Amino acid sequence: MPSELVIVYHRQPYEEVEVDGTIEYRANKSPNGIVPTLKSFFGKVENAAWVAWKEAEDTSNPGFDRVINIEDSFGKYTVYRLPLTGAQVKSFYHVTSKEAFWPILHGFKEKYNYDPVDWPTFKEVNWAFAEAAAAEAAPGASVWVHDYNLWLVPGYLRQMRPDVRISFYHHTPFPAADMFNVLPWRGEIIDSLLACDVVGFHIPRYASNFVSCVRSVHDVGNVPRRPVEPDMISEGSALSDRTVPTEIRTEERTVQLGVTPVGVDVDYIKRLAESDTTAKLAERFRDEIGETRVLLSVGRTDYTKGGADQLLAFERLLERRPDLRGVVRLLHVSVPANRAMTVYEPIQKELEEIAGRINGRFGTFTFQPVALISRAVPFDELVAWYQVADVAWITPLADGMNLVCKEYVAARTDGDGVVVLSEFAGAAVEMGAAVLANPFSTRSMDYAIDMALDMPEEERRARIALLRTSVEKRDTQHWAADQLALLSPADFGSESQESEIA
Ligand code: GDG
Repeated sequence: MPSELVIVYHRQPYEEVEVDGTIEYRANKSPNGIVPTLKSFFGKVENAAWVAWKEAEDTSNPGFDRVINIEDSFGKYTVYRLPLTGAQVKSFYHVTSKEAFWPILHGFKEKYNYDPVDWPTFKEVNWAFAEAAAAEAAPGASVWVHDYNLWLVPGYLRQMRPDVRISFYHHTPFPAADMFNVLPWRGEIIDSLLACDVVGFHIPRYASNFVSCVRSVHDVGNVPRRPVEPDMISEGSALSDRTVPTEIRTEERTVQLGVTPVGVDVDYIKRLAESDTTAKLAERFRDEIGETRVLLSVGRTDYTKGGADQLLAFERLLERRPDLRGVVRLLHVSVPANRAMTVYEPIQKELEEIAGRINGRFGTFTFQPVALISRAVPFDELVAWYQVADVAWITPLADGMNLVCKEYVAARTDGDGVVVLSEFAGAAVEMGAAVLANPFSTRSMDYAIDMALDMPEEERRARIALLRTSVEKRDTQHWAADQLALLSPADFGSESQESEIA
């Protein structure tokens, strides 16, 4: 059945597990919070579809049904599995997206790798995604495309289906023109994005940067701006802006710029945090660690996440403050998103080397200051650790948003805990009550972790209360209401619909 909402995201919205010869579809275990967030939209419309790729040896005869119907706790929806060969996936995702686009999006020109990019394959895969979305979309449907690996989908889809409303959301940062224009395909990418009705970003800075990139390719005249809400400005922090562009007018259409930070499912995390199972787990962890103070860091293994710099900051902490030796531990959860991607191997090695050195220098037979965990921790255990950890230490070098810091805040139903957060995570503009740190400055990193460890309880509680207010305000429901209203104002934007969504 044609769908009025089609979500286009590279990954399938479940994990396929074979049990006694039959395929079962289970909730994703992968360390990426976005899939459940997107699935939460399915409860809000009658007919929804999801387009994702699935590997096949022969794409014309893939050996699986392209279209399946799923019913799970999120609702009923259709999944269109686009067959791609292993070589296509490697080329469009692991190489072009991760080796060329990802470093530029995050401001790492020196890691940009042009040579292996196969642009015709990238275009061919994006075209196939657009065809699949066109096949699933009902007349006038809303099609919501996610992330840079599908940058060319909007332009192709507009050619195939001029009737649909297209929105594109960036989960990463969006860089300014002097960084973005390293990409030789910049004109094609910008033109595809200008075929959208809405282009979405987490924070005002990324929308402004996008405008600078558009302007370097086209004259789009005046771009109107509005003031940024005061609670989206962390005074003096690196990513805060005072005004935000609202739309770009081209000859063909008006492209709205939707700025809404992705949030976390606060109700779900609260329920989990308050459950007996979590309470027992947290109690067990507390018994195990005794009087030790815990710093917790969670993220994917990626150079953008600043894992090595953080471990070095921890090493300096133990050098600088002998009083903390044997007293403070760092639980560093760093999970590779995809072990097939060799580009992340050197980072894993570096983390292991520094963690090993710290444990060698400051550990004893019974006490290891760093626990480096390289496999995914089940989410209920993670929530129990959020409750036990004295400090959430989240210091990426660049991060579109960062959901871990928000999950930590949501899980602290006891109203205690400290967040040390990088100024270069999008979340920093909303979370000014965190201890903000500049991960490019050793002095700032050292100061922030000292401040977090020495913070009096009263101040901790005051800050986390402010953070809870902001995380609760901009949760997934808020994102859903905002994004859906932009995506299809006629269907979702009315007051009655909005209150249903909220
Ligand atoms: C992209 C952008 C943006 C991590 N380790 C484990 C685990 N996780 C979960 C966390 C969290 C998610 O993974 C990571 O979310 P982030 O937001 O930190 O990061 P990215 O994966 O880089 O996502 C990012 C996001 O898109 C949304 O727009 O915020 O900036 O880069 O939910 O909990 N979960 C479990 N075990 C782990 O070991 N269960």
